[in-house]
Amino acid sequence: MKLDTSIALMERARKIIPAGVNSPVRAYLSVGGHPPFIREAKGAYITDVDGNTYIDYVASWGPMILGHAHPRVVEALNDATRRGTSYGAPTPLEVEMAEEIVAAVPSMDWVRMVSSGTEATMSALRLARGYTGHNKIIKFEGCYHGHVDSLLVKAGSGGMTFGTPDSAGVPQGLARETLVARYNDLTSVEELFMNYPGEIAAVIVEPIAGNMGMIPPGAGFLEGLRDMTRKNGALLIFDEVITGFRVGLSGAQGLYGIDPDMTCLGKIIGGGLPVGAFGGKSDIMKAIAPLGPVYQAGTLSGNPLAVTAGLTTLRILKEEGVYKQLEEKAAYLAKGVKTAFKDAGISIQSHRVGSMFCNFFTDTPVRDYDTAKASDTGLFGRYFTGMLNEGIYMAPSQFETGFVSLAHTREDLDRTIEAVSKVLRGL
Ligand code: HOZ
Repeated sequence: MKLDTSIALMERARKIIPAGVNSPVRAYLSVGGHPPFIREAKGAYITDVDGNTYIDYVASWGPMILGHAHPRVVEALNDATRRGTSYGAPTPLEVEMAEEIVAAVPSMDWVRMVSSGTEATMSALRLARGYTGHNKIIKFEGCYHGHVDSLLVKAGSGGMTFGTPDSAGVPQGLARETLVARYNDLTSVEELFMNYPGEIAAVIVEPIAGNMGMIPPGAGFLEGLRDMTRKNGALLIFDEVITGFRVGLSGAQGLYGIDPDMTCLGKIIGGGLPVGAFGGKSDIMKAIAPLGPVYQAGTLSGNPLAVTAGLTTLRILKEEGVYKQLEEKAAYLAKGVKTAFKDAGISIQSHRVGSMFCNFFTDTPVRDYDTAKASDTGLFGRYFTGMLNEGIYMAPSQFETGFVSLAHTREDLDRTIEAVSKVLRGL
């Protein structure tokens, strides 16, 4: 595969951008090789500056559930752009967006828009602390909630990929307020509540972990968190930045029937533009400025373009049969890929919830950070490179999630399965 233009761009970029990228995992340091620089994307395909076209399972790390440049989203954006790109004032679109979100996600009485998932989790934490009057929060090893100071402790995603789960630059005083439990292990949470009675503001969790690879919650885990937080006067915050509108209209909470106090959203609700949102029970949300004492604000919050793209996306997702289609496509792909690995005699742990998937290169079941870390990342790297050379664009790390979009056709999925078989034969 010719990547000359991408390589030249990377050389230029490295002189002025750290590692040449604006987000660490994009540098391909853990898988080796050169990241293709992208020129354009359409439907299920993404094309680099050298003219190579790939079948895309990164989906911009989740938002592009409809596929890239969906005609209705593009048309809506074109119209919106002509009316101006930012007003810094309330708009009717924001009201419609909030109405769509609260209608789809029953635990959210009220919602506020921000500009990224990181902003959403950061604001939700401050609100939880302001509302409860407690400082400590519990997060889970390997869960990633954006690059918020308090949450870059034992973090997944790039932190896990590069072996820096605890970031430098986070004041120790702040890190001390973050207690870390094991995902899918209620006893580890119970112990923290016992050791810090009356001090814990909230438990924040990805209800389906998506940043240490993809790990579904075990039976009773989310229910246990709900009971324990209620019993101990702490809030339960679901970080549904990845899962919101991905595994169903009401996210993972709808899928598993849990009623969290607060929810963080992002990715899909921006339809590919920068958006986040946090919301929850109205008595909690009333503590946000200007109604209450917890301050939060943003120049581009509720930006008309981002809300337009998100709103159009949500309206398409509400149409009949959309999630059924996603389920069928992802199930077909997962089955084919699993068979290809089995035929090649390579053990993997194949995880899938709806259109989210991950194949861990290990023969032991994966249920938390430690078991995910047992994966053979060297083998994953070789597989990744082989797939890229076959025109399949996947996340360049074992510890991320793959996404199927509505734009993937049966032919795309078959081509992907064939590529898997071919690459595995060469490993
Ligand atoms: N850590 C992000 C996904 N879990 C990656 C975002 C990006 O590189 O765009």
